[in-house]
Parts: sequence; C-alpha cells; structure tokens
Amino acid sequence: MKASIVGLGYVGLPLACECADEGLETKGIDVDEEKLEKIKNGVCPVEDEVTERKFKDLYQEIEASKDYSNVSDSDVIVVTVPTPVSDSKEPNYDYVESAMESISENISEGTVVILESTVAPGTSNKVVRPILEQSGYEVGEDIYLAYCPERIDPGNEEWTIKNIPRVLGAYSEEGLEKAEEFYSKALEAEINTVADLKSAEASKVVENSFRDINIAFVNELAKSFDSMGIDTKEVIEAASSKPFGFMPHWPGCGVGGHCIPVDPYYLIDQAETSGFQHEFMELAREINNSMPEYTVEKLQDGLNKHGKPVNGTKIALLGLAYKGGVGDTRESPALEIRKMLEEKQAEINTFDPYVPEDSTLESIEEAVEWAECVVIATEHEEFKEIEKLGTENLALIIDGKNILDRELIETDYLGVGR
Ligand code: SAJ
Repeated sequence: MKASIVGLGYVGLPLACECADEGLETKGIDVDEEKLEKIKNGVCPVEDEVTERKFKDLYQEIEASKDYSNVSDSDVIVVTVPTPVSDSKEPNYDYVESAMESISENISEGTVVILESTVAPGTSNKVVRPILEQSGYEVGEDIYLAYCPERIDPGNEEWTIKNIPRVLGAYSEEGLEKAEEFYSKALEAEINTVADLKSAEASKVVENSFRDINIAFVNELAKSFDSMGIDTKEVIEAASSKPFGFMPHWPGCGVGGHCIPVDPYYLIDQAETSGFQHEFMELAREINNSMPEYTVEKLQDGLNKHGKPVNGTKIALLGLAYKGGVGDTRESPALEIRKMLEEKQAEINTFDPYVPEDSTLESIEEAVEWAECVVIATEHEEFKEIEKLGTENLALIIDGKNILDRELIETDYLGVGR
C-alpha cells in the first residue's frame, strides 16, 4: 500500500513514521522548507519524545518533499494540516483548502483522501468534497473521502498514535472500507466507524468540548471556594472517591494547547450558522479564558499583604509550556501571565526546562534564590523540587497548577482555588 501524509507536524509526522514502520511505501508532503530540511537530515522537527524516538529509526523510510505530484500514485492520502481559529475565534480552513486543491490537481482514480484535522461538522462534505471533485473525479465513485479526527496526547507514553482508539466516518461505504483498511495496516488502534462524515467530525469537537466545560466547572469552583476558604483540590480529590458518575478535572491558571481551548469554537461557530447559540460552551470558554487574569489578581493581592506592589518586584515565572511534560507553548496561559506582569512593570525572569530557548534562568534553585515571588504556570513534575528548597527568602509562591504540597512550603503560598 502506498500512503502520502500531507502536513508533517505533531500528528502527521508520527503517522508517517507508523506507516513506514509497517512497511507501507510512505511519502510526506509539507510546504515548510526548513522542516523538510530537518527531516532530510534526521532532525526531528516535532518536540515530543515518543515521536523523536520513532523518527530517529524511520526518517530515512519517509520520502519527504513539497512536491504534490508525489501523491499521484498513492492509494491513501491523509491530510493533517493545521486548522487554527482567528483572533475573533473563527475557524480558518486555508491550509485544508490549499492542501485539497493541490491534491485535486494530482490525485489518481481509486485514491481515498482522509482528513484528520479538526473541523466543524459538515466541513468535509461542504468544503473538501467540491475541491476534490475539481479533479474531474466524483467522490464516492472514482475517488473517496473519509474523516478520522486526530487524537494525540503529547508526552503520553501509554497512549500513542499507534494505539489510541479512533473514530472513522466516510462519504461512501467503499471509502469507509478503504480508509479502514489503511488504518488497520498502519496502526494497531481500534477503529470505531460511524454513519457519516459529520458524525466523525462532531465526535472530535464533542470530546474536547467535554474536557473544556469540565475544566471550566472546576475553575469556577476555584473562584467560589477561594472566597469561602475551601481547598478546591482537596474537595475534588474527595469527590473522586466516588467510583462512578464522577470524573475529576483540576483548576488552574488557564487552559492552553492546540486542542482544548480551540476546538469548541468550531462547534460554536458552525451552530451559529444554523441558528443555535451554544451559550454553555461559550460561558465555559469565558471562564477558562479568565483564569490567567484571576491568577495575576491573586498574586497582586498576595504581594499587597507584604507591602509589595507588582511594579518592581522580582518575579520568577516557572513554566512557559501549555501543560506539564511538553515544550509546546501554543495558547499557553503562562505567556498571558507573563504579558500581564510585564504590563504591571514587574521585574520578571523565566525558567521552563522544556523551553530553554525562552528561559532567562538556568534552574529552579536560581529562580528561588533570585526572586521575591515565584509563579508556577505549568504542571511540570520538576517544579515539585521547590518543596525541598529553602523558600523562606520568598515573600510569596503562587501555585498556578496546584502541584505543590502546601504543608512543605515555608513561605506564603496561594494556589488556584486553595
Ligand atoms: N487542564 C486543566 N485542568 C484539567 C486538565 C487540563 O487546567 O483538568 C489544562 C492543561 O494544563 C492544559 C490544557 O488544559 O493547559 C489542555 O490540557 P490537556 O491535558 O487536554 O492537553 P492537550 O491539549 O494535549 O489535550 C490532548 C487532547 N488531544 C486531542 O485533542 C487530540 C485532548 O483531546 C485529550 O483529552 C488530552 O490530550 C488528554 O490528556 O487526554
């Protein structure tokens, strides 16, 4: 089987490695010359340990280029390009449309195109299918179209692209079979087929919106319990002792990454065009988007108790990545917190062991020694080191991800919801 993967990022590159590993003739397409150069030279352009390990062994099996004519003899073309939302939170399908146009100019009869990028329900049929049919082929007759939402949890060693269960829908029965045959060859993942393209598209935005609204629930609890002096983390841990009907989520200084804070807007935007307002999902987004500012307000109040204005106070920001164990800073709340502290003229230094290029300090020890106040903005395991350090020289620790055991902290400690 010959497979082409269009878009060699955090989803496409691991998939290309899996295809190569299973002996499929694998071609990669990307428009980023720098990324192609890195791949050619065996330098993994994706910051993820699991991907880096696979890439090292398999990169020479992947023919990577920007030449779309390479897809002309592919049995399967998988599209994993970005689908960002604009500042006004409107989905942007430019990359998808451009990739599909290039594919339609080179596709051969019998090929199945599988879109994995997150899109609003209805997009594959209404946007992608007409572009592919510019080839002169008819989708469902001469060529085929399927949708299989990407699922990846950066940094997760247990659930990787090889074994994460998938959802698959297609425009036609034959397209579904062809796509299912591809995934059963390339991966070892359970494939859950659904009735059509839009069911598969909707499942992706639903699973991530589920996470977003549940995080918003505990973030609202954190604000409420702060006012009542209740430790939210303790309460959620206690509620988690219920063996059914409860799924813990955790409050924090914000919700970052390329999925959770972005995906709900696809559904919100699409539903609006059909006259429905997702008030609940919109409110959840507002609550989660308010958490960086809430964290800075707690810091400001905490410093005031020590007679320290934010202005001029030495603040060490620990963590720039959007979540623990990764170096990805996309949509990271830490960056928003840094921006707010800069606007308040704090004296800031940063340290994130996973983002050395943007760190101005070399270690946690250096941060604790230099600072008057430490703000933890990412749940990196390494930051628990602080519990063992003498922190009496600090006026305040703001634990934006509630990772420290407050009993072990000798100085003033404030968490989010504790
Ligand atoms: N977060 C909280 N509280 C929580 C969980 C997460 O504040 O209880 C924050 C994190 O700190 C981070 C953001 O939300 O800033 C996103 O966290 P995440 O664990 O959801 O991490 P992601 O973005 O890598 O999510 C990926 C997603 N995968 C895809 O979209 C394909 C998501 O669907 C998965 O649920 C998630 O991995 C996972 O861990 O399962």
